Amino acid sequence: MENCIFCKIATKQIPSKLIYEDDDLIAFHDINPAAPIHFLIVPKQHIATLADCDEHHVALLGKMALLAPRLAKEQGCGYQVDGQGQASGGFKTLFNTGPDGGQEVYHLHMHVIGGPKPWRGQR
Ligand code: DGP
Repeated sequence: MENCIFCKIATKQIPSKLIYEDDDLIAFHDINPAAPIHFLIVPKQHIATLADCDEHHVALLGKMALLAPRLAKEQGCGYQVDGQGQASGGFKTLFNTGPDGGQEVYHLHMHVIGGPKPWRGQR
């Protein structure tokens, strides 16, 4: 899609700090991180928002969701439970949708946000 910044990142017309790529998805560090670890998982296909997805996108959305904990672990904010049942680590996943959802870039993306507290937007 012409003039879409994430399409340009996906096609390497614009550089990014890439952390993952396959045939369907890319992941790269957010340029304006809200936390020590903040990256975006982005389909290569141009889809404007989550509200534009339908049943044809179930596999793609599932792939994005499953990639999040894998990359979070690689980036240092994986979720784990130890032998005593004590949970640690973890991350926030977020899709902003539309103006009232705070969406700035109209190319579907999942934010993955984590790292040592405190950080912006954390509850
Ligand atoms: P959203 O509000 O959900 O549309 O968030 C878009 C995010 O994309 C925002 O956190 C900043 C990030 N972003 C915007 N432009 C660029 C860019 O050119 N490179 C990178 N790495 N991130 C960008």
